[in-house]
Amino acid sequence: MNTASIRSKFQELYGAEGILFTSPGRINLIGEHTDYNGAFVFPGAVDKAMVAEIRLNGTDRVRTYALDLGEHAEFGLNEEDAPQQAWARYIFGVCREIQKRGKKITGFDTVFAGDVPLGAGMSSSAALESTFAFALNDLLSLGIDKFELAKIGQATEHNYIGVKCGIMDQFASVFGKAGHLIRLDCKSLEYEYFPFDPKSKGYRLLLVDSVVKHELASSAYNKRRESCERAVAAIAKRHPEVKFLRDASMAMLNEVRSEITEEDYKRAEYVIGEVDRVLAVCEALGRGDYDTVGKKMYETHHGMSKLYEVSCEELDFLNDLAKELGVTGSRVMGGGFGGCTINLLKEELHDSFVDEVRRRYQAKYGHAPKFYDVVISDGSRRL
Ligand code: GAF
Repeated sequence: MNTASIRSKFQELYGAEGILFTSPGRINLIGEHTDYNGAFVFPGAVDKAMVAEIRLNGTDRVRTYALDLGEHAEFGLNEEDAPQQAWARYIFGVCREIQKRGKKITGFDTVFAGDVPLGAGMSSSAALESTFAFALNDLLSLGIDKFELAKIGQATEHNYIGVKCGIMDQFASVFGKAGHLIRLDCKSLEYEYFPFDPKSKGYRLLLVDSVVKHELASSAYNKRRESCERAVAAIAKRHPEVKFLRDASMAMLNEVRSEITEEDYKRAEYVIGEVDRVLAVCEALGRGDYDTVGKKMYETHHGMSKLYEVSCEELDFLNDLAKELGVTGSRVMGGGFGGCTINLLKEELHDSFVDEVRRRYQAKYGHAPKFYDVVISDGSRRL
């Protein structure tokens, strides 16, 4: 990202120079809606990120400027000082969550901008949270470890935005490593880096952004989580060792089928299938078996569309098109309800696929999709 415009705005507003920090958005190869079910995810940070210039200002006020929006917000550091603007609440939430952990913070000035597409399922909000959590920890020498930084971002979503998300997005943003995906066990928080270089095997990873974002995505997201929790509660009556859907089997779920709604059953069925798919994909990747990786991605899309019901017409259309045009694997990525599909395809297919998808999507929906070739990159850092 070009940081010159951030630097010059910062100088103009505050007459000084700060330090630049960045945190990336993420992709997730497979393992969707598994994080809050205590299971595995398989994300990687990408070369699209949030960048903030920051300097401590010696007061108890925070002065922020969102360069992409051309908007200011100023707030104090007490609970009643919450700013009005939605974007500023992310920064405020991070400050408050750090304070709740017994750390003392002071006011600061900042200008920030980013190139993580908004509403595309690439975690622009986690990139924003991680940037400020990482920066404050660094500038104020707070001694917070990386896991706790990710949890501060997650708690910001829960307590200041109202999305009961899992840990995947903030974890990937903080822990990202160039050229590697990360298999994270969201129950034990053990993780492992997997080298991922599709180009060396003749493949590309391409995101296709439907450029649609359906209303009420966050309340629908929270409802999915509640369905999973109800299914766990029913299973746990017979199998107390089951704390998350990750601990359950289809046999256990079938035992309680008559005790839960059909909707909750379908949600849980999807998650139990997805838990196995993540492990199968990690194993397949280890032996360079991209065909199996791709097959599992299509299975995930089917589950997210028909059982978890977080896809939408446009994303199903993109998925069908990918299959028709010979893409190895394709599926809706992230929380769903709009945003991107992630596609694993042979290098030689790339250009014709982009042309054909652009033409047919435009013809059907009256607007073109966007395409992002992503590079797996490093996580939160000083620039
Ligand atoms: C969103 C959430 F923020 C993540 O925690 C995760 O649940 C994801 O949706 C679905 O896998 O990005």
